[in-house]
Amino acid sequence: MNLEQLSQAIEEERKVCLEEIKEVDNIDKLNLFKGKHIGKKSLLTELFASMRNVDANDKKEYGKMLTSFREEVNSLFVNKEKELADKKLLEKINNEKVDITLPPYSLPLGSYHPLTLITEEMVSFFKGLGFEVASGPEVETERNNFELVNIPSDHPSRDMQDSFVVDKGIVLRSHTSAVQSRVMQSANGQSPIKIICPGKVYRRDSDATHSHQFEQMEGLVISSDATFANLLELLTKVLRHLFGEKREVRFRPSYFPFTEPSIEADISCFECNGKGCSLCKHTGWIEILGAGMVHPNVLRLNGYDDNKVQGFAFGIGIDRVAMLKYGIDDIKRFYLDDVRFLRQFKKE
Ligand code: FA5
Repeated sequence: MNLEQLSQAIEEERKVCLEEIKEVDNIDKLNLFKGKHIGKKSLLTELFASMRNVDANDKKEYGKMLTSFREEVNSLFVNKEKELADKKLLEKINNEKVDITLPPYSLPLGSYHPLTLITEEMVSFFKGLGFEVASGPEVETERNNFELVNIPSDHPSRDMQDSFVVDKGIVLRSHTSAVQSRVMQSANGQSPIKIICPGKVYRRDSDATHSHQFEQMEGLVISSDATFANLLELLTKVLRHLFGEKREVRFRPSYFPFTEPSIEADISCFECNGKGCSLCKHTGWIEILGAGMVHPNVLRLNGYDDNKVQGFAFGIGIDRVAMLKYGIDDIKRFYLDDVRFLRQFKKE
């Protein structure tokens, strides 16, 4: 084939291509078009193959004409491909039109957990009295949980039957009193200290008022003049704030290794109104907190001179407060994740 014949062949093929591409309206037809006009069995491929028989002087021009035609056909293909993709996108957008007249979804809202509500109420009460909120880890060293708060190694709470032992010297903290030593250690012998610490604690306990996981709020005040009278006044205030004037409160002497003297406070049972029932173990009272004057050993162990400063501490059972306040008959209800129970509690 000479150059003129080639030019004619190209012109005819161009006409065919231009006609056929007009008819292409989907990707399958486009692929057929590509195979037919640029593929292995296309006229173009045949013409490229015939180049070996072309006169040496014409070879360059022959090649140029074919290459430029191949680019032409290729751009017919590429433009059509884009046109089809745009068309598809437009169709998709049109089908996805938002119907603004549809009624809105109503998303179900959760509610605060009763223990969160009580914790928030207590935190806000104590903040109002100038307390700061401290925190500590739930996986704690035996040193912080026991030794630095003067709990001797033969104390029953150090027994594996009572605490969850994680590793040698590591426990799930059995009370928030572990935070007392952390706070005192980081204060480096400075006073005053006036903190509360709400948080989860763990013990091997289980009945209607005892759970293996529960929450406490620790309080610690260290200063030159914090007295037992201040402690009683503060605890009376917080219990009146939480339970109102009607419910009876009693303080009785108790024992904790980290306080001396020590007391516990009970609230009259909401179930039997103090008459005695299975919930209060027929005593008429439910124990709610432990407290006392910080033991001099605890002050010394944590870097304080017990001749210069003194203090008081308390640990309130948050679950018990919630049980008494909301009249809950079994502590496990707080931990069963039953939404029928949980959604009854609303933030006031
Ligand atoms: C203590 O844990 C002391 N650390 C409290 C304390 C702090 C005393 C500072 C003095 C100074 P006790 O074991 O009594 O004390 O627990 C305190 C409160 O936690 C109890 O009054 C009770 O309300 C609650 N409590 C104790 N064990 C459980 C349990 N298993 N489930 C739910 N609440 C509990």
